[in-house]
Amino acid sequence: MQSQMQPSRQLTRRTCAHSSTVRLGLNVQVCAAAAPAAPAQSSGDISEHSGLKHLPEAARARALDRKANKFEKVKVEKCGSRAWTDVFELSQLLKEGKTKWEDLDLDDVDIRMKWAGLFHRGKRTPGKFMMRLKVPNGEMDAKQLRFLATAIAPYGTDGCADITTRANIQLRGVTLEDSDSVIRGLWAVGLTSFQSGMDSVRNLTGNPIAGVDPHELIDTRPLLRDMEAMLFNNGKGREEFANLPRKLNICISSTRDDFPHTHINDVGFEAVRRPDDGEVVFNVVVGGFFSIKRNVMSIPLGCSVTQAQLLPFTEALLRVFRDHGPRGDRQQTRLMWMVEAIGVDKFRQLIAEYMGGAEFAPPVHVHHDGPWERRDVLGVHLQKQPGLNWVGACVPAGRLQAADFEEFARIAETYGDGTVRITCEENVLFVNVPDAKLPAMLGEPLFQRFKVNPGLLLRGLVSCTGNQFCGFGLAETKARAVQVVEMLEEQLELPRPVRIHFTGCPNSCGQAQVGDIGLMGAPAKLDGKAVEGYKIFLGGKIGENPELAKEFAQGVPAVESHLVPKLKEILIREFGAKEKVVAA
Ligand code: SRM
Ligand code: SF4
Repeated sequence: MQSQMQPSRQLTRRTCAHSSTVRLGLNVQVCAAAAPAAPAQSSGDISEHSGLKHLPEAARARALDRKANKFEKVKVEKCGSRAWTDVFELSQLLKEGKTKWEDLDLDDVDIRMKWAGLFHRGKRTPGKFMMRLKVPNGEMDAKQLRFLATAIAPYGTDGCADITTRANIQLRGVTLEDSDSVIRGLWAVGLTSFQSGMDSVRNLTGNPIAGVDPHELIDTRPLLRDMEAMLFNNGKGREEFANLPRKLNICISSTRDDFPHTHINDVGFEAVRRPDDGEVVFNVVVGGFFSIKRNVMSIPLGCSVTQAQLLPFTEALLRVFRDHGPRGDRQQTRLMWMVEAIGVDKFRQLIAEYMGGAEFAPPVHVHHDGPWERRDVLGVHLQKQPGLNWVGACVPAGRLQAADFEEFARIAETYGDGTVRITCEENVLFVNVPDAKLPAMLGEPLFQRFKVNPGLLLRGLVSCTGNQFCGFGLAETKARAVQVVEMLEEQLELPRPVRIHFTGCPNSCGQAQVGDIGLMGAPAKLDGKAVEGYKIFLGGKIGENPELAKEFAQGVPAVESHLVPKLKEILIREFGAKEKVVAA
């Protein structure tokens, strides 16, 4: 795993040497001596650019309330949507030397830029940004993959990428100076980074094998593509939804596997077949989320929506959340807090009102004969189309380099249909591979590293970014996760796969509560000294009858000599693992 650190370069607040500065929309301070003519803001500009613009009176009052959280104040001052209109200007000014890093406003750089998908990694790699994309349903084509390779290649060892736990891509090493050309490049291939951070809707997730899955009720891709286009104005950003009270996760599940985890999304649409007319509709669940203070599974909203209602319903739900959601304590602003405060019935009624008096059918009761084990999508699998296969390969901890994107594109074009899918487990799938092409494909060197049949631990390994890049990280995750799992596989025989999720802090981006075993970065002590460590969670269940893992141990030092024996003990006692017999 590469280290991408660069020498520290701290930002300061507006320290322009020239006395006269001009304020641009993004709060960039441009030295008047070098600046192009830019009008000073009038009070009219301020209200036009304020995040209050789209809020009704009651929501404005909450945003302006003394108890409103810090981010509400930042939004009141200037809407996050300004980030995506001004990023082009800002990057140009930096390139032309008309403004300097030192003159930038920290709220713009560290907070508002996230609406444009640019996350300043100020604590770990100052001056470098992580760029989070939107990849609805995790589907990408060869052209897009090749662009991603070219986007990070110029950054050398600083440039890498990750597949995320929302089946999405994050690019690393991007500079603000280059961001305009990266954004334009993304648009040119049908991707975007806009509204991927802060108080916006996150990447839309679905069935990673949509369209080729013999067991799907509906292909989630067109639904999610349409939802993406509607919610984010075809990737150009939709101002109206730029000031939600908090982030919102939405997914559509189309099989009993519940691949996108409806139970931990703020809004989950579960495809079900209506027994009376055979139509596929969606039971709606709401309110699942993880946070430092609270982790909770979604609850039924008490209705189903038709395919025709799906988009207007989603749009109305967002408006209801935007207009009525809490804006006080940041730790109590996710959708569940609002649903609990007003009640599920009232929440549903409000959505119906916002849809002009829509009526929703009750949820569809689903009866299944027998249990269903969640499928593992890695390996070679027959598609519903005869003679075609999907091939799932394990990307350890989701980390990619520029050359990997190139290889994905080439392999997808040579053997498949030129597209790939990425998964919430941070892996890659190639689809529509004819039987006859399988042997040659599986002989490709890429699959030596990204194995089609990985070990029983590596295949279920998930990891968040951790403290390599993330300022919240209390522990390193990706490199350690791969190393620890490889050591465990060397030492143990396992009767079945065990899903291990590493997450660097209690925000739980790596979904520790979802794993059979979850590790969460936390303080620990070794020989009386504070060291990096983990809490350990056990018992997460996914698929049809989900459960969240519960805390099992605290303060386990991250150092191999403590972590590996602890995990061995757990795998032996709880998962039936046995020590490998080493031949004498
Ligand atoms: Fe996350 C904040 C990374 C999925 C809960 N998350 C962050 C930030 C942006 C913090 C920051 O500014 O540094 C992390 C960026 C680190 C970096 O450099 O990569 C970050 N989150 C990630 C990713 C990349 C983890 C990964 O390695 O895959 C995932 C990106 C998803 C995407 O493509 O959009 C990611 N984050 C999640 C998930 C999992 C999920 O969605 O299934 C969760 C828990 C589920 C949830 O949100 O309910 C999650 N992230 C958080 C939270 C806690 C939210 C809360 O309500 O308190 C934060 C902190 C916050 O938002 O204030 C956070
Ligand atoms: Fe960063 Fe914590 Fe999320 Fe990991 S869980 S990416 S350390 S915020």
